Amino acid sequence: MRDNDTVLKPKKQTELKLDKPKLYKVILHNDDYTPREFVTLVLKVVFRMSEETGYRFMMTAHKLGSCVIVVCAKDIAETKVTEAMDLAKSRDFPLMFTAEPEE
Ligand code: TYC
Repeated sequence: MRDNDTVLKPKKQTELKLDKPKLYKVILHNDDYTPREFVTLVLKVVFRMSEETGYRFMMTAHKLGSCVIVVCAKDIAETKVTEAMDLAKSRDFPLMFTAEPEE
């Protein structure tokens, strides 16, 4: 190569940085009034859990005060919370689910 030859460097590829969509936790909260059977039923119907799994999650919230049910995209988390709370309201139970961003 001679001194005055032009050296062509490959163009750097532009990096496309997309923020990872935030994940949301759906949390089940304990209360003193909603029957255990109803909480288990909601977990089965809305979160597609088996009787055994629903019972375990219900008992975890019952003993510890709250329990993470699922971690998922924001819109899915919010839809699940609405479905579960609508079921509880239709039976006048104070059962509470919330969705919050995962750290
Ligand atoms: N603590 C309720 C009772 O003893 C049952 C219950 C469990 C309610 C979990 C809410 O998230 C809950 N009847």
